[in-house]
Amino acid sequence: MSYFGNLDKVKFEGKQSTNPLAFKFYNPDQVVLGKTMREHLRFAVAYWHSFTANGTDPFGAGTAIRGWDQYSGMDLAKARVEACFELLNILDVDYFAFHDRDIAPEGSTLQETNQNLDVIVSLIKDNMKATGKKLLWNTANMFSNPRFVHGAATTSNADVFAYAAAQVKKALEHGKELGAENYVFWGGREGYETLLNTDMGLELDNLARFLHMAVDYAKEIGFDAQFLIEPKPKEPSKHQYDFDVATSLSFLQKYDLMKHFKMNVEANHATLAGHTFEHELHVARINGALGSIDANQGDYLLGWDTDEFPTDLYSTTLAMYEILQNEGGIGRGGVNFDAKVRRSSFDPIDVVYAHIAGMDSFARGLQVAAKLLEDRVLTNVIDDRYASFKSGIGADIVAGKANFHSLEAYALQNNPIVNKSGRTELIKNILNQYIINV
Ligand code: XUL
Ligand code: CO
Repeated sequence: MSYFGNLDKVKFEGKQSTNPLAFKFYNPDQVVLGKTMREHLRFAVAYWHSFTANGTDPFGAGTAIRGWDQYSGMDLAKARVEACFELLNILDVDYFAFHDRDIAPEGSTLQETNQNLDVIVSLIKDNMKATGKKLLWNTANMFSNPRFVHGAATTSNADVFAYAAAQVKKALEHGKELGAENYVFWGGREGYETLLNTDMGLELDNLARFLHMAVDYAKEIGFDAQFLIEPKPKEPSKHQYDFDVATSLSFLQKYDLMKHFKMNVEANHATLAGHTFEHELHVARINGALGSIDANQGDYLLGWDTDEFPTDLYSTTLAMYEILQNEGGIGRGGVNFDAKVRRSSFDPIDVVYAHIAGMDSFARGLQVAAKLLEDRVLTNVIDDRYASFKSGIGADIVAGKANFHSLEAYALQNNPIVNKSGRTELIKNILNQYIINV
């Protein structure tokens, strides 16, 4: 049975190719700055968007036409596993990522739900063994079921907190079983609607307690995945506690969790927080917390999480520029397409085209970012701009040798002060030249 029309593996044909089913820029074996593109990018397919979702939106039913539509229950879950491994093979993508509730239906009790999960996890394990595909990360969906109406780890109901703990316990066990390289915490309902009924202090303390328990349990069972927090400012909660990278870092610092977590930075979440993707990546990177990325893009005209496939070369270039400067690059993380085809792109082949577009956009971004680094384009700009801190009074400030007395004495005799232009427009034009010409 084929779910994507018996397609051959997508191959690299180069930028002159007009074959819609070929890569124009992503050449997995091409070496860039000492590593292959495959190693730099570590692409992953997101199970929820490509196999679980069907194009439903708040105003209308699903539109997607899929080869698994005829099934339901566990048969549907099994068909989706087959479809997942078929797509990974077509795209030559090594990784995938899922929520527990993406892969298996909930039963009427937690026991039944866990049994369903066990069956599908073992099927996934067989497929991983047969194909060599790997799990970038798994996570627990603690936002769809109505029980999480007041949150999961930040709920007002202790019974729900316990249920959430049981759910994550199971997810950690499955992560270990499948050799997941990371484990993600995205707090879809971990936030609040109104302060009028919220004990924010208790909710945040409980979230920290929950995360410490998860760290302890992973250690207990020998699951050594990198733990990742995925910040998002809003949607579905009005205000989510993991608002952006900076907010999440200060939470981790306060509760002594920094050494256990890094960030899974998502492009569209950055937009919703009023930041660029590169801003969020940069904040994570300079704090040693850039772990992985959810690759997608938002629409600047819309205020919600549109999760489009990334095609904006400006953004992918600047994202890869951050990743290349991160120690170890993307490390154990990857470029996970947390992205969905538009509701009007309902054919199975659209899922293939969409991933090709995303992969080519990141591959191109990688090439341009590597060349920018090699030519020291922005490095020189920044070195030059901060040159005043390399010698004289600036070097004293950086070395901790200055104080208000010495700085006042210096300022009193330093007249006039001369500033240099930041050259923003010139730099942006050079960046455009690189994107076009590399
Ligand atoms: C929601 C989102 C999630 C997380 C995993 O906006 O990005 O799919 O990536 O829970
Ligand atoms: Co995401």
